[in-house]
Amino acid sequence: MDADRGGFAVRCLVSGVMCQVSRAACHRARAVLLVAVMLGGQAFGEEVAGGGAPEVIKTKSGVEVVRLPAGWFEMGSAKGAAAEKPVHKVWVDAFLMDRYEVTQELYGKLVLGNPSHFKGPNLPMEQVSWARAAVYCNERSRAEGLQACYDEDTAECNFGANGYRLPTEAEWEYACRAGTKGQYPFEGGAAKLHDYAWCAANAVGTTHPVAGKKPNPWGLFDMLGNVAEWCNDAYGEDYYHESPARNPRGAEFGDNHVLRGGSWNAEPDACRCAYRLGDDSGFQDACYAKDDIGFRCVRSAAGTAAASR
Ligand SMILES: [Ca+2]
Repeated sequence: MDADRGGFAVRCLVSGVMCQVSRAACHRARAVLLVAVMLGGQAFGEEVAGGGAPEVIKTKSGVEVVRLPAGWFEMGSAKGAAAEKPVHKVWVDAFLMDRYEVTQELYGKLVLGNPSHFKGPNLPMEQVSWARAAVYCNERSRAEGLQACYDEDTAECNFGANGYRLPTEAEWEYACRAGTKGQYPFEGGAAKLHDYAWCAANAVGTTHPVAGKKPNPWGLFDMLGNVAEWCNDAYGEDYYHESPARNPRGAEFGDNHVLRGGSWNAEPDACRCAYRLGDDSGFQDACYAKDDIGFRCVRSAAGTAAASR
């Protein structure tokens, strides 16, 4: 472990706030990734989502993950911003997703240094850049004897590896919706958001311990609110116009990565299933992300039935 390790040729200088990385390397990684997408796209059968709460599994490192079935869903919102349109059908393969945002306690077991503004073992990590989040994914993979997904020189994600990575944007929205089709994954709309999320109206200006609110129908906590969550995808405002139907993996190029779910300081509109935005990935400008940005991990469910129990 390395206290200053932000990963991917990220170099934190003395002040701990400036980083550098090769933009060309990032773009090369994206080009390689595109080839991987073209060669990939295999499905694990035409499983249909639904049929009760998915199975919760505790991993070797003691993290609760939820096994989400493969399935089709309608991604985006006809009522949202232009970047959320058009609504389009998307297939995602089965995957395992963290039941909670990554906490400071979990992060601290694997990666030295805690950049979070609001400190507490059960609080979600924040001020964590995309690059640092991906390094955590790699460290957790190694701790569980799994293959690291991220090339720490190029930021390329190997989707064929069996370890942890950040969710694709499609996986994140699929998990957030949990089989629902509305603006929020519960009855009552924005008026009921306070039951499920820490947002500007109830968070009192800070993050809160994970799982303090009700889970979504698939047993995932804090998908909306608390900290906004990094996705693996580069952010493309027009990406939905070109997104493939099966396992989309984001824009080919982009200096920002996708954030989802809204946060403790977000208005209800930013805490919708389909709301999307991009923010600086932390490669070039700053080691620390904002104090409302965190993450959770996923891994492919292929071949995990016996190994994860
Ligand atoms: Ca969240």
